[in-house]
Amino acid sequence: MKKRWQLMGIVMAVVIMASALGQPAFAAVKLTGKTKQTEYSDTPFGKHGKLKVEGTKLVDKNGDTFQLKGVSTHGINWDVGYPYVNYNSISNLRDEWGVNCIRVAMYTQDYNGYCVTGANERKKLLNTIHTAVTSAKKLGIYVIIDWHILNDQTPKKYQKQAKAFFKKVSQKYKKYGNVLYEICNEPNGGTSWGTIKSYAKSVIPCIRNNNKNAVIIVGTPNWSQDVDVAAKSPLKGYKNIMYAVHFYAATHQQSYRDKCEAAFKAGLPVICTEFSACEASGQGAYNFSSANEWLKLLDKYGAGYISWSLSNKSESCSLLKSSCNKTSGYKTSDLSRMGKWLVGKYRE
Ligand code: IDC
Repeated sequence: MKKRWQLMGIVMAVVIMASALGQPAFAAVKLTGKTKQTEYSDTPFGKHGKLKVEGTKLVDKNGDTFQLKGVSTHGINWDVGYPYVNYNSISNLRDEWGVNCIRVAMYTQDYNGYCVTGANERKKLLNTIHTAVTSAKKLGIYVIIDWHILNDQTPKKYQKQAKAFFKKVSQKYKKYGNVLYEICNEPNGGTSWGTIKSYAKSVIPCIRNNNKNAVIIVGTPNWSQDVDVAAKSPLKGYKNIMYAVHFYAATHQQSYRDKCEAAFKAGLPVICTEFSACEASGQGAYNFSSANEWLKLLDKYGAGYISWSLSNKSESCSLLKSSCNKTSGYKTSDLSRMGKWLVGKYRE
């Protein structure tokens, strides 16, 4: 009897210590990997309809705050990215992960990205986007089309291509109320907010000519961290514009959260379209207590967040284990530590 109490004491102590350290206790998340049928009116898009921006927040068709909770693909130009873009996979995310949004990340320059590859490859990329958009529509969730600049540093480099691309996709998807557009993932290399604004002013009208109201997300300087800088001089004269903040919790800690909170306080509509609990390299150890602080901050302002990435690539930010070879039907044992933590959070 005494032994049993001692044992219970030890178990309790471990649980308390783990939560104090911000380590996830990995609540009972049991994934079956099966897809479910859901009445359209019970799906996120069925219930909430077209989103718009009000103040710092996204609101649904009834004007109620709506928080996107999503997963980003890895680059759809990579073989660790596009295979996961299929109906059953996206259904798993909706049915069991608590996801109401997917982000389709299409690199522009890195690794045979859209702007540096041939016509056939570009067609494949557009087909993958189409699969994502039509699957998300059928499943009643939201989808972000992400122009994933990275090593190109400034969105100006491929502005011409960006304009043509956003004209094309916004025309193609103008009847899809579940599509959001992210026009430049992470400007970097010293690209100023002024430069990004000038790019945004040239791309936004390409979308607006086809779709007056779709939500458009603009990246911010320094790998989408300087939302405080954007808050001092937001874009004027457009509605339904949001500004991206990205965090990798082991690298970006309190001083970055302070910048983000300053932006909210200044009235900037901020959305976190990319995050992970690891380092900015996508590798290294997790810092779940920092990640928890980030989500707490975003929750406080009703802001959405999207996790990078749905992949089995051998790196910390992958939501699937590198030993998982499935591209749908994910069970709990297929998820990485990051994946388990994320699903625990989304299903809380
Ligand atoms: C990383 C991928 C990695 C790939 C690299 C390409 O995880 O597999 O080799 O890009 O350069 C970002 C970027 C995102 C990065 C991610 C992790 O938006 O493209 O993905 N990250 O480094 N910003 C901060 C971190």
